[in-house]
Amino acid sequence: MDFTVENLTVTPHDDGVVEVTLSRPAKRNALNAETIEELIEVFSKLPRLGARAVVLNAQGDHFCAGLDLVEHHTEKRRPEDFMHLCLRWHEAFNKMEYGGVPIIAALKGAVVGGGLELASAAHVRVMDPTTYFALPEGQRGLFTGGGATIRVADLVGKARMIDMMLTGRVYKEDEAVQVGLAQYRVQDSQTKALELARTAAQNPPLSNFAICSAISHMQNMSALDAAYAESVVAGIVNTQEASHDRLDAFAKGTAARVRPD
Ligand code: 1HE
Repeated sequence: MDFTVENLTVTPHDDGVVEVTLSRPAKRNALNAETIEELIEVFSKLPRLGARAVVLNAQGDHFCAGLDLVEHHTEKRRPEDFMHLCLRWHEAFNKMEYGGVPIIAALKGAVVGGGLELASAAHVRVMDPTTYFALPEGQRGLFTGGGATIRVADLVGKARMIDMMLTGRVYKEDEAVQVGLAQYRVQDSQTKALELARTAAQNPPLSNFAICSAISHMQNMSALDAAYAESVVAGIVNTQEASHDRLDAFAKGTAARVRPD
């Protein structure tokens, strides 16, 4: 899993968990065009290199300040330039959401604009006490272009997203969990994200592939087609070799039982 990119740091662990770290802290990890290309490269390669789970984290005090506003301002982009750039953002975030490898985002500080679009392409979001979420696009005279109309609306609902974009409303602390922006709120989001990634990495890769791609695909289908696709996916996953020993242990009474704690 050795490859070098400029604005991300890729750190493989022995257990198959890989840390992908946004590494532009001086710019609050703002997403310039180059970083988007690197996200595409990294999330294209990692599944095929055998990553079992990914922790997406960041250097510095802030997870991500969104679109690189300075680059955007100085490049004087035309509508078609920005449309093509958005397609690259979508490519990167679709690779994450549909890539079949669990991605756990360890959040802190600002998770705003395109930073929230990036976080919402992960499968699980863990926040710490410093984390806050916002969509300041309206105030900047912009609109979301990295999939927020799909993924953030999915997390918080249309009305909350519109409110965030119109008024700059910031969500933090327990309220952020209550509205669905994060699933966990802990003191140390990095440690918790690593723990969750290690837990997920113990599932058979084929099960994780289905969990981290099929559910998203099925949401794009009619109920009838989704039910059909579910039966096909379950047919493959639920008869896999890797589940044999687990089911054998359950049948013999030696497997862990599901308990509330
Ligand atoms: C940046 C960016 C950026 C910081 N693009 N350079 N996103 C926003 O509207 C959020 C804009 N950023 C902020 O509100 C603040 O920077 C933070 C709250 C994230 C952090 O504040 P702070 O006080 O720690 O840092 P700072 O002094 O504001 O910024 C430090 C440096 O990072 C500074 O550069 P320097 O060279 O002057 O030191 C900033 O210019 C730089 N920086 N954020 C470029 N976003 C696909 S469409 C998506 C549309 C959007 O994402 S809109 C939301 C954009």
